[in-house]
Amino acid sequence: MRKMRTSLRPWRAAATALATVLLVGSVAACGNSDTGGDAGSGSDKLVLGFSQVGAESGWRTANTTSIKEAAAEAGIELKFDDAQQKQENQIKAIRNYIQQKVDVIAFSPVVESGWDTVLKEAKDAGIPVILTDRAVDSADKSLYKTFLGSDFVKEGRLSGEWLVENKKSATGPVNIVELQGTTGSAPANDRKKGFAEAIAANPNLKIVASQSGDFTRAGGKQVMEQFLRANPKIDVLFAHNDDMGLGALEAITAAGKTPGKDITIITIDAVKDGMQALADGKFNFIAECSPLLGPQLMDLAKKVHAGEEVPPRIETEETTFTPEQAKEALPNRKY
Ligand code: GZL
Repeated sequence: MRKMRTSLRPWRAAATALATVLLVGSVAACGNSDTGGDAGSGSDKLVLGFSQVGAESGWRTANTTSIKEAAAEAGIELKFDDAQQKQENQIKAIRNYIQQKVDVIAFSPVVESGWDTVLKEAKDAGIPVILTDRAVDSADKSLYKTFLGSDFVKEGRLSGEWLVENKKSATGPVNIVELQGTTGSAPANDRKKGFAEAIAANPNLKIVASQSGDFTRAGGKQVMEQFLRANPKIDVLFAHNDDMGLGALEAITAAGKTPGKDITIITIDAVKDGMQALADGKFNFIAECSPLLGPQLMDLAKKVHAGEEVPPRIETEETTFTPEQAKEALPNRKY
């Protein structure tokens, strides 16, 4: 019986056609990934990977809004990650951006230390890094292109100088309690330093308690409650940001004291809620720290992507506010 032979010719033709399609496709894909500019988006937009500290305060929310709006305005594809104030989440996000071959990485480091390894991975991958808002303590300055943000030591110093002037007629001890920002963060370390250096001018000014409230309202309230229980005479509160000061207001009034009068309150940031408390006389002085870094960040991202030289450090313009100045500024306050 004649053995039925099925011809393999049509099958071979189909296999050849399939292999051709696959080969062409892979060459095209490989060509796209080399441009780097699309990081999976398929367009030739600059792709910026951003790791944000979290959403802990009004300042942070305003900072995130500024970055997202500026990226859209600049035609930059923004990949955004909220680290919920955890360094390990920021390191994970940066590694993801490296794997995705983004064009530029930017981040606000939640704490100063522990970044060298992941920053070296970005450098080895040829991806430039921009620091915004907070700094790192890496000795190797080649690990990032530039720092964009505030001079936190100056913010602390301005706060201390205002207090020295405001309490110069004091004849006895002026007891200060300090609500520090996130432990290990550049703003907490530097604001503490600047403030302490400034108040050394008046030996009556004494910090009797200092503890982190982690930049949050809840943290500020909780720690202020502890301060009030442990210290019968508190004359001044220095809070490293408005949000902790606003949380402390609740504890102070619950203790039957009048904020802004029984306890002089100095904070840093100048977000809207803080400025309202200042205008209402509940706060006495605020040193501004601007969160509106978005437009400058996008400009820097384009420059470093184009291989242009940028300054190693770019500081934001900031001022200070008294209650009267807050009343004038509030109507036009952007954040
Ligand atoms: C300062 C920023 C701080 C703000 C806080 O640049 O890092 O973090 O002062 C925020 O309000 O949480």
